[in-house]
Amino acid sequence: MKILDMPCTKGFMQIAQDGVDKGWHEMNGGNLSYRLTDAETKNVKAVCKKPASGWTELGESVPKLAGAFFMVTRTTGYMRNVKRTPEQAFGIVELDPTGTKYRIWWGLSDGGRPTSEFPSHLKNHEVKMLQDPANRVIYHAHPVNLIAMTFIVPLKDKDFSRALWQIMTECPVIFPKGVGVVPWMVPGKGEIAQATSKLMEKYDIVVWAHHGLFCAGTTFDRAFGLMDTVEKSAEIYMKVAATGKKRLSTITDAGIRKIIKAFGLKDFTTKFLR
Ligand code: 2HA
Ligand code: ZN
Repeated sequence: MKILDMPCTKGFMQIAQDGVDKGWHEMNGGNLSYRLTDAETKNVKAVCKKPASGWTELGESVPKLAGAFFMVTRTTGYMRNVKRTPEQAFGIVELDPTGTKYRIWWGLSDGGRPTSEFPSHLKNHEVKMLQDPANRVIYHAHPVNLIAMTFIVPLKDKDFSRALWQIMTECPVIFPKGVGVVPWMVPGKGEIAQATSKLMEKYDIVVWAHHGLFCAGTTFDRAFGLMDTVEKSAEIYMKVAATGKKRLSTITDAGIRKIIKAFGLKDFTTKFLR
């Protein structure tokens, strides 16, 4: 099957476009990666026949992902071009047997390289795959209201999770474990990749203060859905805050406890409630 006809390629292009349509991807903002299944990898090898580049250092070590194939957006590339000019805007890469190098099989044409956040993505993939091999998608975007919230809510997992849960009844159901928060840091490899992947051990959603959001999912739908839900809650939060009026009511901790019971939310982080 041609690379562009593979369902995973179509899903990859669609989530990028959907994020653009939401206004989450100004300039080259945001990035996306997907870990291919064995069958998809086999198809890529059969279609491409040989790698399109030599090995390049990742600048990060992800030994558990040795040999895995990833679809990943291009550094300095625009998400809005993922669907328009796929072969330039993203690519398929293979990790070497030590998990410290990659080589390109398809795409990233004209000398392209994977996103500058690839080390963060890979560290997250490593954590998520070990938790559940069905986890395949890491999605990073710059949703405006979520970023706005990071200026007025304490940058603590507890405060942020509770603030989001209190806004919309579906939130405790959709992300019962809550969200992790990384304080402001320089993006790229190293410290921020480490901090994010540490939080991904506990959460599927990690906030980067004054920057954006990372979501992990088994499918493109799930990763997008988490991004969309958190951003919607953040939008309502900011709209209410912008009125300057005191809230007359909110979803209470007692109310959230009722939701936990009604929906049987076994993995809910009750210690974040008061
Ligand atoms: O890829 O979003 O965090 C551009 C970014 C960096
Ligand atoms: Zn970013």
